[in-house]
Amino acid sequence: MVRLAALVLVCILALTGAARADLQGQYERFLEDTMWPKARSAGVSRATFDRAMGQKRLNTDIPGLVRPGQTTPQRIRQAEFSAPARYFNENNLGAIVSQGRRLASQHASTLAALERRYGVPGRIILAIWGRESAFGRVDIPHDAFQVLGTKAFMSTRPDLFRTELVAALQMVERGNATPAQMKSSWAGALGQPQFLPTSFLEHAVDIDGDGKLNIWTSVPDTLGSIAAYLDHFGWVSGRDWGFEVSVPADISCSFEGPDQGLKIRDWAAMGITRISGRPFPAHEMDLEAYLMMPAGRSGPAFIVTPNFYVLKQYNESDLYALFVGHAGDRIEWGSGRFKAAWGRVDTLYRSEIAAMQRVLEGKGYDVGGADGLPGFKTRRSIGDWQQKNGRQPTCFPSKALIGAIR
Ligand SMILES: [Ca+2]
Repeated sequence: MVRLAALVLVCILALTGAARADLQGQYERFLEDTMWPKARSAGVSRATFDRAMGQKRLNTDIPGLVRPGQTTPQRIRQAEFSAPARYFNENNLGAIVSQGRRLASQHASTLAALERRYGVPGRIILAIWGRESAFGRVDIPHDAFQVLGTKAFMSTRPDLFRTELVAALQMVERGNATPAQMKSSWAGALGQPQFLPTSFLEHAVDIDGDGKLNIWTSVPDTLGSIAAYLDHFGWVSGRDWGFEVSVPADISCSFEGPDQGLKIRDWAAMGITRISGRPFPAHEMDLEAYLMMPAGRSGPAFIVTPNFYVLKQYNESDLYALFVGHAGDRIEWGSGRFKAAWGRVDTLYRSEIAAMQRVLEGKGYDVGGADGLPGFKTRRSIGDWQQKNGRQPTCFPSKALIGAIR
């Protein structure tokens, strides 16, 4: 009996091993048949391709992979949506602020020169640098070619990673980095600004003047590349990113979003005030701005400028843009934490939020895609639904609401 069980186990292991070998074989064929022709037509030599792809080993430890024949990665299906408050963990945020303040004086002349050239203030550049790589101190250990190759082969966005893999190969071909220097995050992001390879090719700049684009060990090149990136995506010189505000109860949270802009003067006329008690800056009054409530009525509210949406070009998340804008304010002015508290929100699975989004879509609401994340289109659709159904708008998902929206 024991011998039979052992035999069965050996068979299962052999099968698993065979499946893995099969996947590895498919990957090698994919690199040869799909990626090599793309690389060659982008000017990559065979020698560079072979050197960069190395042993051509798949890395199935990468989070969020999609096995052939699957559609949604297991980990996304089961992921919990984390409460916004957790994103602003003071241990992490406070460390970025205090180190950022020290580095602001250390790199003051570089940052001033970058602001003159790109119009992006030093506090914003520092906050992104801190958020992306802890000012260059974070360990970025993965082989970018293995990460990008695996994700080009088996991720939810294969086209994106195929393009990024070719761009990474072009970086080596052009002598920007050796394959050994090409370390990345699990997302394929490189160096201190955490640029994807296409961002490197388009936006990396040589600020220290050594003729190299060095986002790995050059602080001036790192800071300049972040500034050049934001400038490219339309950073408006002289405008802030936004202000924490009080929103009167009679103003619906469903007015949120970058497609519902008003002059700051008009928001103020509706009764929205800065929570600090200070007036909005005079030079902002006649310019367009937007209501932004990342936790709906259960947390701080903001009037944000177009620069907030430029920050989202770095990372498509309201919380990310808010984090770097807020950290920048605290680096520059030593201002404190948000005045309003983050309320308690229910722990929900992304799959539960996505199911609610699909119900809302079925009722004709635009939720910005059923991705399981409560972005502004989902938040304000919830608010609209609540209003139409005689409820007080909260503009944020909860267990009770998911049960009620049917
Ligand atoms: Ca340089």
